[in-house]
Amino acid sequence: MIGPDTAGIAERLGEAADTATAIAQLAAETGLDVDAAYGVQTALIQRRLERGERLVGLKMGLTSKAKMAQVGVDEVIWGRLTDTMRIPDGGTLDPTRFIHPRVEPEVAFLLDRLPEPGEPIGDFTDAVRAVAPAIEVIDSRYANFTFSLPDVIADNTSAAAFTIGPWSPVPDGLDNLGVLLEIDGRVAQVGSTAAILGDPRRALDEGIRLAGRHGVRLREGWVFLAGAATAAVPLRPGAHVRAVVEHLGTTSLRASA
Ligand code: OOG
Ligand code: MG
Repeated sequence: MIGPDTAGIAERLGEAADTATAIAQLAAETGLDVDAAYGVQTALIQRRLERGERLVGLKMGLTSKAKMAQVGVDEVIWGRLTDTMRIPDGGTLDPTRFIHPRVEPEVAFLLDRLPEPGEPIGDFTDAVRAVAPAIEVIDSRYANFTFSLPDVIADNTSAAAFTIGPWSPVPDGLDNLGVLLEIDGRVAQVGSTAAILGDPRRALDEGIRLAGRHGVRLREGWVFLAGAATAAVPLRPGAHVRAVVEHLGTTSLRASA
């Protein structure tokens, strides 16, 4: 049997992102399963690397029940981050570059040296140099922000942009810190880091394990987004967005009008 056309599907998704034009879901029609979908994601990232972007990290998706419920997919997924997705803390992004962008509050890790594949992480503070509040901008390339599990994996887990606040040394506990997402000074979402797999540190174990299945190793110096603690909120032109994580501080971005 001939498998799905990995390169062709990656091209369709890449074009959709480049032109900010939604496309129809494609996994069912092309027979894409989860493994093949990660293959498409790899090809999609390759396309970015070929035009000069650099891999700077990894992101987890659907590590909280709030997110799973919002998109109707209940499996933890992972995607890749490149340098052009990073917006300086407090920076401005043009929302018309995206289809239907949403923002969500996250916790970021700055990775230190990680163990060899198969070895346990051991002490979290050996693997992670620093932590920070983060905002992820997600933008599904599928119409109506609706997708199946393989669809969202192929689409690099809706990754679009992110900001990271000031890095802090790893605190003693990360498992029950209050999280706020504010839009224009008003609270839009409230949550806790406990929503992220019970403890965001667990997201790193999952990331190492799941990416490792596809031969991807996390690297020293990479950023790791552990996944949103709350549901995502639409990013409107002109909006000022701030994420606050208790003890870690804040990060913000603005959407140009
Ligand atoms: C998929 C990406 C989910 C998260 O933090 O849970 C994600 C989506 O919601 O479009 O980034
Ligand atoms: Mg996210």
